[in-house]
Amino acid sequence: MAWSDTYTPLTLGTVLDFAAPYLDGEPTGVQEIGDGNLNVVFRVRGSDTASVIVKQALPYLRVAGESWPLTRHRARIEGAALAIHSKLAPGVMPQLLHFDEAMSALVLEDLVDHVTWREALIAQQPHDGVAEVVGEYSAAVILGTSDILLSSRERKAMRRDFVYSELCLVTEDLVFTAPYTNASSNRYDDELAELARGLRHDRALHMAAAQARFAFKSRDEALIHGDLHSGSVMLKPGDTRVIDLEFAYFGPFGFDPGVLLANLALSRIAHEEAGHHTYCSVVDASAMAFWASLTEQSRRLWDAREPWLPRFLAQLIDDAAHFAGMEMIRRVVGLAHVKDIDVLEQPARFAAQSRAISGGRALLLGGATHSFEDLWHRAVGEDSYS
Ligand code: SR1
Ligand code: MG
Repeated sequence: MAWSDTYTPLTLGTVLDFAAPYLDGEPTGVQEIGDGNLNVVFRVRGSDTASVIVKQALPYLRVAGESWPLTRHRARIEGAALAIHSKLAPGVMPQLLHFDEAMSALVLEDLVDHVTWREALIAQQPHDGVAEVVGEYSAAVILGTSDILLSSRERKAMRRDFVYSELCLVTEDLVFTAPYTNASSNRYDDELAELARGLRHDRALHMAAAQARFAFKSRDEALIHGDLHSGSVMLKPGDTRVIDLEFAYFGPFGFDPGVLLANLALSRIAHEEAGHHTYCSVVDASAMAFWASLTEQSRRLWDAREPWLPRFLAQLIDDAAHFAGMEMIRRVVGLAHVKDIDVLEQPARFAAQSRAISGGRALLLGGATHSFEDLWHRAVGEDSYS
């Protein structure tokens, strides 16, 4: 039975009652832990060490405030995508304990001992095995929700549940459009103003951005995560999870891999500019391991009756390169930045930001990308990869 038939934003006071049925024993404490851009997130504790996460969609974009209204459909999308991705990549997603449609709220397993991959990267921690799990996950959901592995009937039925455009519009705007215009949502340091202005007058880049945006909008190839950056991955030793599926939609195969590699490239650039040269090779190895795992798992899962696996893989790296380029640029001039670079002091911060732009340009304008090495060289700069 629904907790409430009408939507009310949960508070530190009311969320205890809301979460109580999913806890062992009575709720004993709560804290708001979300620092994300979209939703409100609570940790509610029960007896002993047991706790759950309550994630509620707000009717506006949290990071922008009530002036940017959004529907709450993203909670339903997240629940539905979580169910599908959990089957395709068992053990990788947090467990969904409950979805309350009226309240637009999910009750989720609490990954209390985990940190985000982004935090681990910033702290120069080892993260053995994480890239491999994320690569396998990405291959499993790309192929498992596509016409390669689903029958036409199954896939079309699945597609019907994801006819939803709102967060795609946010991505179209924030990733593919705003950084190339004088949009009020853009945010950048004064030091970067000249380079940011340059993006508005770069006709070749506008052409590439328009084509990438068109691919994002029109190629409904698979039910992708839609926001697979390093903050959407959580880890503790021996356990890697993928979270935050509210951006899930039917989009191009290369979008998730491109976003993930862009975020690893931004981490790599930030560490290089901070002088953390030993850790750079850890990030290089993770990026390579992600791609190797993604392609190996794709080969394992591929339907042998389809004779075009080499063509699929060639297209995948080229598409990933374009999406990675868009993601790198928007993360230094657009609304949502990455902490990896924002924690740097000047002049390292400016150096990293300008390299993000030049890396993005190289990915978008350097002609076809034929291999992972080609992508990574362009993203992080020719001289820094060995
Ligand atoms: C307004 S939301 C800003 C960004 O946060 C999300 O994680 C997506 O990356 C989105 O573009
Ligand atoms: Mg997210």
